[in-house]
Amino acid sequence: MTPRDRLRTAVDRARSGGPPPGPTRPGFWRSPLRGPWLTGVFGLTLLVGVTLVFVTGLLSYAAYNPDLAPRNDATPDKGWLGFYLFTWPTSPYWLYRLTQGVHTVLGVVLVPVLLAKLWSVIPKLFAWPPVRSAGHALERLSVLLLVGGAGFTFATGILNIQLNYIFPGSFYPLHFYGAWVFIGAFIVHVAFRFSRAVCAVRAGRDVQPAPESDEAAGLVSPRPAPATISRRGAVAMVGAGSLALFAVTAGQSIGGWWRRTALLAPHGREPDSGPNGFQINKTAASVGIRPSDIGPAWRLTVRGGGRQVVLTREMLLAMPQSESALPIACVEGWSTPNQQWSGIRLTDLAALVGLGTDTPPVRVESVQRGGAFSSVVLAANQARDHRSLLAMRVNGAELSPDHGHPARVILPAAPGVHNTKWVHRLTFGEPA
Ligand SMILES: Nc1nc2c(c(=O)[nH]1)N[C@H]1C(S)=C(S)[C@@H](COP(=O)(O)O)O[C@H]1N2
Ligand SMILES: [Mo]
Repeated sequence: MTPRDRLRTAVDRARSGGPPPGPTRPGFWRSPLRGPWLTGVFGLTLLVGVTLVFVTGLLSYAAYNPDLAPRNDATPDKGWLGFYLFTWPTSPYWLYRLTQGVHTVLGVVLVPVLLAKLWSVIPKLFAWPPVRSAGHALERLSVLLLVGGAGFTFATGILNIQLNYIFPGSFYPLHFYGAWVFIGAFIVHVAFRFSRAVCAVRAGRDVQPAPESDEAAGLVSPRPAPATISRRGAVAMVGAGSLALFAVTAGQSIGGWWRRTALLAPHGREPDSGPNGFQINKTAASVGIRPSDIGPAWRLTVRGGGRQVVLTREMLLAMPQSESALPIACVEGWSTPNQQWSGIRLTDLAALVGLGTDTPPVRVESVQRGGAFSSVVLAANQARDHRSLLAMRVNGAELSPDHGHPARVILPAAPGVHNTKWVHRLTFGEPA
């Protein structure tokens, strides 16, 4: 055929409404596994999984922005999308360790299911004609947002876990708005497909509707190739993939011995031994802390209620020391088991400037120059909790330079970013 003949054939075919050669032809996709049962099983699994990941993700934003302190707000233009923000509690002390561990581990574990679901519906993505009616156009647009939103949200999350903030653009707004696009399209999709998925799964894996029937929904191949694996086998394979991912990532959230199995997680390695032998993301050197910043010339300034007190390290160590057994739980999903911290209660520091037991919110500042984590505002409930410390020691030893020597904040139930290291200023009552 000459190119001109080929063009003519294509034009004729387009006129007669037939699909062009390739993936738009009904017989192109030949797996005998595709059908409403397989799609239904993956779809309902995602319905449960994605809902959990979304809710724990919202909780993570609520924890990061307690009381909406503008200083901490990573997504300032969110408007009414911030409806769920509330004062994050300080109990149980392992709360964020649990919610963020579930968020990140489940996010990774769902990847094989997501890919399998996409594989199972691929013939529909190439449906011909591409648009049949206005309603069909809307439906296809929602699928585009669904697939694009899922890909974007999962990719940004996984890059953040893997690369530790080395990311084009700020992670928080990208992941936040991406997730809303994804979940919006997800809700529309579930509304239209839920009952069909339930019926198909109830009908059982051996019930394959005729390709041209409504129930087949464009999934069943009219020209199936011989099977090389059963439908149940395909589901088991995807499940095994998820289980394998669980085994090589969950260790960084579970901690202890399990950290050794966290091969895929960059923070799975067992850190150095000794009292300061637990996870360090940012070393003192990596954020430009000079030895002179945290040496004998270091002072802590406490402000509030119109007063100011300046203290040396020795003066702080002479104050009553309190103990708290608390973990560090990072937004990236890794966490440490409880460490034994000792230092001065934030309420005791507030008392130094004459503030009573109704301790107000406090702005914490590090000697670190610049960087998103060099300063944070803690909510009143965090400042008031008796387990909240300006820690000077951990596990019986002085804090190491990388863990925030001479003093760092440690709080119950909070995301890791609130536990500011190399603290040199506390300002109580600012901003509300
Ligand atoms: N000054 C300062 N404090 C900081 C950070 C930082 O980069 N600078 N990182 C925070 C984050 S994101 C976490 S999870 C905890 C623990 O971080 P680390 O592993 O670097 O000690 O400390 C927090 N405190
Ligand atoms: Mo973190």
